[in-house]
Amino acid sequence: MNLVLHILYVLILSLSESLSEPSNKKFPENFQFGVATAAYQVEGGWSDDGKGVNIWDQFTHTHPDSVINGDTGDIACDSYHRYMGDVEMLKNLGVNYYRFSLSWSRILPTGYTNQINEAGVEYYQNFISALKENGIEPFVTLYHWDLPQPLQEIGGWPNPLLEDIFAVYARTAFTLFGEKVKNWMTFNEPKQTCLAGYGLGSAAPGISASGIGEYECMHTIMKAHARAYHIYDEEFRPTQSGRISIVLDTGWYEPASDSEEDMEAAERSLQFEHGWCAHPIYHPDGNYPQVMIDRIADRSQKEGFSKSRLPEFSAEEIEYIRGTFDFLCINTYTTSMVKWTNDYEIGTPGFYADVSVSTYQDPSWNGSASSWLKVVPWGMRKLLNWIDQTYNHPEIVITENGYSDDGRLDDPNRLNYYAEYLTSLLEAILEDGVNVSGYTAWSLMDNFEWTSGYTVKFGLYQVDFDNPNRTRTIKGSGEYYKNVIASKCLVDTCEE
Ligand code: GBH
Repeated sequence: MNLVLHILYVLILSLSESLSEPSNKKFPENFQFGVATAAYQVEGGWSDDGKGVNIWDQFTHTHPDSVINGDTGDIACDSYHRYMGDVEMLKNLGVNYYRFSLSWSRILPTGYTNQINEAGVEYYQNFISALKENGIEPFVTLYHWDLPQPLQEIGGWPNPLLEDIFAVYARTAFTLFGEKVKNWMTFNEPKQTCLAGYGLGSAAPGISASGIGEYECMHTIMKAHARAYHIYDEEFRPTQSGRISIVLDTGWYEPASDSEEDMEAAERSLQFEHGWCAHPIYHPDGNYPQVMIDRIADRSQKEGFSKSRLPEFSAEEIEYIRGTFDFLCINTYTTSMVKWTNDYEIGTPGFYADVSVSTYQDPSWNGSASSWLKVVPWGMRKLLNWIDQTYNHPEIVITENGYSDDGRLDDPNRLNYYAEYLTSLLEAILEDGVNVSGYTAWSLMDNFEWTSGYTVKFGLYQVDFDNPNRTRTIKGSGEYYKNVIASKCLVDTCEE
């Protein structure tokens, strides 16, 4: 091919890629749209009115080197003082629901019920009432990573005592807020809590106990989730008639080729990355995925441990945890390619050595401000189909999906991300018959992005972090999402 032709060809290819049109089909009439945030990322007021210290307060204050620029959530978006402004933004977007989390230590400063912080309770009561008065359903997460510090002092999630302690907190929340809250989520992304918090030590509470800590952590969380579910089911559902679930995160893992090895490796990745927490709850057989049980037992033995590093559930526990959901919640952002590889050498134990696969992201995929987040809309469609088939056609709510940049107001990349992912979602619903009933954009506004601090922005609204008023301004993507919600359509006019 001569050079001019070649350049033309490349140009047309890249044009046709950027011009891929969003779907002109409509979302089903009863489809629900929302946006999400989490307490530590937006509230601020970290020590106001009797709030206790949690592990993210502690982590950002004592490990400033672990967060970019030493940033903290001390003030964040100041939503603790500005929640009426948040309600106005939600109203303007026209969302059906708002997914946010409760700060456990704002309600119970010690983590236990020996102290109840009335100011914290009132804050959430006022906020929830304001949402309801404006026709916005509260979707409430009990735990989005901010464990009360006193509970970390006794070891945090790897300590089995936390099952009971969480159950008491959950009952307290159902009692206080359950009259108005009809959609509950126990945990947000326990995989992150356990892997980053207790395995790798990269996030709060910063415990490095790779290969042991993450599995013990998850074991407690699975049981704590089930306890909260059963408490709701038995003590509250009869009078409050809401629903309850858990939020799990996973990307899509695409085999690098159609060789049997690569396909096996991709399925193994899904079972470790998602099945670890999904299988015990959503799979009709319950328990951890067999591939995890077998591989971790085998590697543990070779490493010289007296038993598997993966804790075992009793038959009663399997039964108790199985089926503890009313709908399936999934946070998903991106995709990885998976290649089969020889098992990692026996050495330092760890989750990724237990999986032993090689993953990469295609260099041709569009990126974002987050190194891990590449724009791969078809991956979400495949993931939704895999979940549909693996867990027996559940009702699914996408509880997070979104795109990061530097926080600019004119943000066509985010707008395109939403248009493309929502197109894939429509195809999954209309063409594949996957039962997805809701979609949640992460996030309502720019906020504290954990160890990335304020360098990475996911908001539909911009927040001016240099201004003490934390002024919020809607972005281009926010205007687009608002239109999508109003019209249930991704383009100017949809097929009727
Ligand atoms: C969600 O996690 C969280 O629920 C939310 O609080 C957060 O703000 C949002 O995503 C955006 O990140 O840096 O390569 O080690 C999404 C899952 C898992 C994505 C950890 C980033 C770190 C990958 N996250 N992952 S890496």
